[in-house]
Amino acid sequence: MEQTMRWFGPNDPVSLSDIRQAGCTGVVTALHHIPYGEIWPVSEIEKRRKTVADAGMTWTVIESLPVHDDIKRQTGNWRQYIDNYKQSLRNVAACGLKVVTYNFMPVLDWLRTDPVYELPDGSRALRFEKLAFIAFDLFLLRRPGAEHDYSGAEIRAAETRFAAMSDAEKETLFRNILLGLPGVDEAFTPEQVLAALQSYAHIDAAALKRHLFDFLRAVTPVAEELGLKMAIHPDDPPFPVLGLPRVVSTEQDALDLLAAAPSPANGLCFCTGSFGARPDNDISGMFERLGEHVHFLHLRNTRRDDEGNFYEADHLDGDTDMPALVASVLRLMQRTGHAIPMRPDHGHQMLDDLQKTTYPGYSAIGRLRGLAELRGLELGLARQLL
Ligand code: DNO
Repeated sequence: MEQTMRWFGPNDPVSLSDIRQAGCTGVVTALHHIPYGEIWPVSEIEKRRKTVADAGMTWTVIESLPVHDDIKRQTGNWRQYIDNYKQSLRNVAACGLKVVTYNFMPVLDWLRTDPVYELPDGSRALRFEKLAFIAFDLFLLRRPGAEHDYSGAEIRAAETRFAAMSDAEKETLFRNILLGLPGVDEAFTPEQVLAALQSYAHIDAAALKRHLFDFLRAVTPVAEELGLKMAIHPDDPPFPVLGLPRVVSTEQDALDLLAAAPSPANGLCFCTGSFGARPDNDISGMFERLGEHVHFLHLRNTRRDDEGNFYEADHLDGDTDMPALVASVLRLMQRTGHAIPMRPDHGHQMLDDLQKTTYPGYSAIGRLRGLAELRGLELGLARQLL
């Protein structure tokens, strides 16, 4: 696997030198300063490419080239935004980039209730707690109609959970859940969030899927001609939240979107942590069946419980059998002769990380631990298998 780490650009507290010292040959990054929907200019792509090259690594994978919500809703300027997207693809290909990660999640990029959940060893992880989430939806956001999404028992349990929270805990919960809303640095108000959710009120999963397929049919031929690989990131978490439709949560979703625009350019970012938060997703089996369409790997593990909660476990621990998965990846790469780019997805805040503020999940030492363990696993398995 080609070992990479994500870098959020010049403002990232984790430096390119840190990433190189972790043993990466590649860096995964994006032009986060360019507003969603606008064309990425060659000059800016080239500048970033050079910054990474000057640090002794290569930028081959983009994460993400964002899809504007107008495209997801097919409202407003969506056709113009698709044209812009195609132009951005031409520009990134002209600069030598190869893989383009994106997602088709409405409004939220990811969602947890707690980004600093303390584990028994003192490190901190991202966690999703179902009752806290329901309490947020019903009593902090007060989303109209939310009560229809939960059972009576869940609502009563969420009431008890909420009643036990201090005001400070309620504020923190509200902020935590909205960390994955991209685009704005200031705090969101409930009204802003409700307005964003409302803009999808008339769009169910079937409509969102149609919009995704329209997008794929428009951009895939361009990507194919340019030799680019598109890699869609699954929904995180992989089930409906806040009344929003979800269309990239299961194996069937993946099969549907691959069939909508069959092409070597139309593929997946196989995020084991996102798919793995759902007990009916058989991660190793999914990779066995979908592996040839995987253009980028996010290796992460989660530990679920019977109440619908999960937290991000150590990379080699948790519900996903990481050795089995890495063994399938190695077998696939041997068959195809191509190294798939991979990054350790997220990591725990540990050691000096605990004193620093980084993007949630993206501290240096926790990811270095994940990468080092995965690298060892790969080398050990390669000796045995190949
Ligand atoms: C979070 C990431 C996501 C991902 C995007 C891809 O840690 O996995 O932000 O980059 O959803 O478009």
